[in-house]
Amino acid sequence: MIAITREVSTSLAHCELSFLQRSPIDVTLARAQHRAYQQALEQLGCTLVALPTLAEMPDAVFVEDVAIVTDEVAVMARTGAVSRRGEGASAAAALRAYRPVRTIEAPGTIDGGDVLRIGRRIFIGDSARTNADGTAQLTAILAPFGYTVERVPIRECLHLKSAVTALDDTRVLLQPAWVDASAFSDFGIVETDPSEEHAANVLRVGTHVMSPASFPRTHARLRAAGVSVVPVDVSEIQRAEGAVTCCSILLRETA
Ligand code: CIR
Repeated sequence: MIAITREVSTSLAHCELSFLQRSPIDVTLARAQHRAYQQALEQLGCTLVALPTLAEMPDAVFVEDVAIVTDEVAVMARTGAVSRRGEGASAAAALRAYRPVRTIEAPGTIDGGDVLRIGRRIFIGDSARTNADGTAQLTAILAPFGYTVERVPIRECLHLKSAVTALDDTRVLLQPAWVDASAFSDFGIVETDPSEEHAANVLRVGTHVMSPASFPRTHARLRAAGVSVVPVDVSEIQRAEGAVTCCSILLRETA
């Protein structure tokens, strides 16, 4: 696997926030935590591609949002937050080395954080960041490769992957307060612990899932379900309304 990441911007404290109150962010600590996150990806077998910092773009570390990558194609998003639309160009340049690159055009918007792929099924969050036109464009680009797209309502959270992520090809981790389980009736469901609101965002890497260290109760549920959990401390990223999927784009090296 290739893991595309982007270094933390000095301006991270000026990030977009939708559902969180602003709290002070220690950028030095954020960089150290991000480095540990990158190292964890390497230890799980990923080859790291680190894109350069975009100092003036506070949210650029959340590289997941700017592209949706399958084995066949990379689709550059048009992010829902206008402040983030400059982040994609250098990511597109990097992705061209691995995939043909397509682009979501106006008036479509989509954030990669709203796109959950499990096998050939793609779930797209009906969020403030991703509109019906963006969903339709992505559907049209991916249909020839055999992907089906399902739009999923979410509530009280930023992205679909704030509310649900894949544990493997047959199971998801889901926060029932933010998304109905009905869209995932074909999958086994592990629910997050009720005391850990933000715990549904885990990053599947091979047979492991990376998860923020701050969710021990959900980790216990996952381990009881036989899931191998790799905790990483991402406290400063969490203050910026990010978690673990958002800091990388994972793609198979040879499609
Ligand atoms: C934003 O609001 O766009 C950033 N502060 C956080 C983005 C997190 N992205 C993600 O989880 N995919």
